[in-house]
Amino acid sequence: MKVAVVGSTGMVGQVMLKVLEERNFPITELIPVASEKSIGKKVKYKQDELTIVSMNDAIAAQPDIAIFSAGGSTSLEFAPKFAEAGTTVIDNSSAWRMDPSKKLVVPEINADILTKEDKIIANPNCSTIQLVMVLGPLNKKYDLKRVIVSTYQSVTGTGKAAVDQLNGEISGDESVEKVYPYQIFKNALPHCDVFADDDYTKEEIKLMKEPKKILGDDTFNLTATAVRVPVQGGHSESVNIEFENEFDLDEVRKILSETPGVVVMDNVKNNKYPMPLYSEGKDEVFVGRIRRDLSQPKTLNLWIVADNLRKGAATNAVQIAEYLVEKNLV
Ligand code: 11C
Repeated sequence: MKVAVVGSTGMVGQVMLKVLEERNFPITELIPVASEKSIGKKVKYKQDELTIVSMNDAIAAQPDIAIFSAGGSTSLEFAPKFAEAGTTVIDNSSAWRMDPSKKLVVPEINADILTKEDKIIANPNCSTIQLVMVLGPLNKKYDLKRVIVSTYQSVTGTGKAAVDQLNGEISGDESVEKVYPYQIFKNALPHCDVFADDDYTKEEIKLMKEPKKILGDDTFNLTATAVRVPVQGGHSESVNIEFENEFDLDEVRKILSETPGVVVMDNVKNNKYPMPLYSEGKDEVFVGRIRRDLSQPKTLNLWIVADNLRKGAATNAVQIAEYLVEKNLV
């Protein structure tokens, strides 16, 4: 496969290159693409130093697959141009996710909806991916009624400048650029992405809409509060799930532990529960603190953690590409 990675110098783009290499994705030619200022610079892929090319040069090269992680407006402008050239685009931005003509895919949950005709495929938001990896199998068995999710999101979700802000604040460097409206070190901001007209943030809106599309089910209710915390290794989520049907806790653990890509880490007697410190650099979604909500029947509490740059972004996109290759859809 000839593969273009658009946004190859960004945090997700860099992890994308690493994940493609680690998973030994069948690449005959890798074409790194980035913004004007990076054209001509080099990125590392396997043993090679590859030269970053412009968007137009990459389109002209007619790659089989282009994995985009370059922001919504770049995707809106260039994904259709790649698609017209015959390339299948896997887009990591929010540009196409809720477009009814585009598929929104988490491979373990709904890759079977993909066809050869899908030329722009949307990769969901990071906090959505780890959530649906757990909601999907439980919905099948017990039927979701209502979900309440509160997130604790890593600064890596904002990008490199946010990591620099946190590290600058830790080291007392006053000169560091502030990408958040407040200090993030020793703080928690109930504010991920920008506020929309209804007083929810865009991150919360993504969390409330995307899972229904991925699960192909809009019969349940979902509400979200997204919080940025001074953490780097991954996003955490406290999730309260009310089902239509009664569940058994051991069966819940069994269902989740048999779900590909999910690891149950739930032994509170030995202080075993998922944490960003352990999820960093890993592709799996970790779930723990699985317990009944004692305040009402048919309701479960649990805690989900995943590396937002991996399963929340790069790994999920590469898994989509793997599925396309495996099923001969590209
Ligand atoms: C965050 N979820 O942590 C975001 C980052 O829509 O793909 C990814 C934004 C997106 O702030």
